Amino acid sequence: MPENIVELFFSRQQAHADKPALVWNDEVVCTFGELPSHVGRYRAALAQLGVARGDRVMIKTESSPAFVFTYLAVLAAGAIFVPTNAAYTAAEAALLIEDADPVLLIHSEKTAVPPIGSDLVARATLNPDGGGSLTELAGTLNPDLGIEEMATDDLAAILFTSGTTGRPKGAMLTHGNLGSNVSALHQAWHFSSEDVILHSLPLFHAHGLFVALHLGLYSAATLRMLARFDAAKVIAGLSHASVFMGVPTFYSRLLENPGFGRDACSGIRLFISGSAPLLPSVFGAFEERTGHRILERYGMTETVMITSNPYEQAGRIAGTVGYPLPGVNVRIVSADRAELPVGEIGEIEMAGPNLCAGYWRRVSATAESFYPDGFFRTGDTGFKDDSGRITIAGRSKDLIISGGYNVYPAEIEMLLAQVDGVQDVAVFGVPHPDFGEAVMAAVTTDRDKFDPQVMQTLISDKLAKFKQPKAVHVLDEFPRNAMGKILKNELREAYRNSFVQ
Ligand code: MLC
Ligand code: AMP
Repeated sequence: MPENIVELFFSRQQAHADKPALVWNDEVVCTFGELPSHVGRYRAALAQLGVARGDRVMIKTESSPAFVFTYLAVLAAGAIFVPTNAAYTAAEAALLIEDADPVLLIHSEKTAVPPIGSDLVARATLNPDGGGSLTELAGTLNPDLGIEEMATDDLAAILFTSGTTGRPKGAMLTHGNLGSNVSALHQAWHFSSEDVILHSLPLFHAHGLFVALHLGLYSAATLRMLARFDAAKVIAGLSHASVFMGVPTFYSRLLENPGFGRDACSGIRLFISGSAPLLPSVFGAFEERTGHRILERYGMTETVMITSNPYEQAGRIAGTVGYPLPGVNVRIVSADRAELPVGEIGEIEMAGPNLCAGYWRRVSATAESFYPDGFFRTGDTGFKDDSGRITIAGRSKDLIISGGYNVYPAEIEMLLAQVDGVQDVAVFGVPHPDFGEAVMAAVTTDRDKFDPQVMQTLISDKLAKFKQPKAVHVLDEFPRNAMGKILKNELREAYRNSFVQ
């Protein structure tokens, strides 16, 4: 089996040369037979721009077919793909650039990037319509695929995640991690070249990149791609697809459309949800409206996919995340890492060929979460039933998941603490009908010095929209425990009905 995942994809696509590979705006962009030459042009462009094996290439742009070609070209070159959210501010991007140390930053003309001259990184543009300097250069060059030979443990991508200390860490994913995981998902979810995947997830996160895109490329299944999730476009697209996947917000937004029901889903064999908890009420309403039980799975950036509900509809149970994928080991442990009996809640640990190689240039953060025995602490808590089925109970890490995007309170707390007159700050999540959780902040202040407008400007300048608190409450004092620690649970309780009844 080829170790470079691009070669693996292309070898599996060979028997399907005439089949559409990518469909964009209802038009076929290329067949599987044509895909390698598109990738080869971008590969040649990257070589001209000085990208070599082992180099990091950072991308900050929205989804497009050219994004897919660029991704595959980076991996073909043996370089390391570093995707970032296009919504990040220039300040957020600057931190990631400093950390990833890329040789090239590919960005859209509209996205925020640090000013030129603030770093030594070469730049190329790639816009959401596929245009920009990278595509222009690629168009002048002959395809040169030159797929580098890679070993299983060579790096393919670095994805930034888990800023529990206020600063994101780069999860180092290898060609072996990605190949083993897509193969396990292909088997578990019965994918074939007959499938058509309706893809509306952002390509800069694990869900859109390593689950949705990879399954299409690995299975030689057509990818019908949308620039972003739009309920009306998804409903129209479902009639041309066999599989749809998304975060829970996608499903609750589909249900908001009164006309959405069995007719729209008649060609679909599988709906998959993940990245955040799928409420049993949404699972139930979706089944009632469409006849489909959504298959919920559980994963992380560091591990790609870990568990999945069974493929058989009757085996999919609301509120559970199913069983470990083939080759993956999951255990529930106590604080001293002893394995707990059935039914007892503890921290979820996992091991397997999908576990990433650690955090980029973070030796001590890696040592804290990656144990010498091969297990990784997920920071999620849960329990197993007597059949081994896993239910997630909560999180031991301080994390808010809003519309499938992770928001780390520590990062926002550090920022708000810089505002003149802020004495103390706490950021926490509260239930939200659309995003699952919403970001909320509370501060205590020295009223003589504090200016809410200054705080608002800092928030807008420094934080991507999805991280910005939906409200900031100014309190006289915080609820605290005997040690003086702010009791976030009490704050969550106090504000839990801010967006829901
Ligand atoms: C947008 N906004 C959000 C938000 N997305 N606020 C909180 N949380 C979010 N997720 C802001 C917008 O900036 C806007 O602000 C307002 O909320 C309403 O915007 P919208 O137009 O309704 O948002 P939209 O652009 O439609 O985006 C919503 C969404 C998007 C759900 C489509 O967030 C999305 O694609 N989420 C998917 C995330 C994902 O792929 N996660 C996978 C991570 S991988 P204003 O002020 O302008 O009104 C992972 C591993 C695993 O977790 O297991 O899969
Ligand atoms: P990320 O760091 O973006 O990869 O997010 C990973 C986290 O998302 C996990 O550690 C979980 O907390 C959460 N997550 C992913 N899938 C699910 C799910 N099906 N149910 C509940 N939480 C999930």
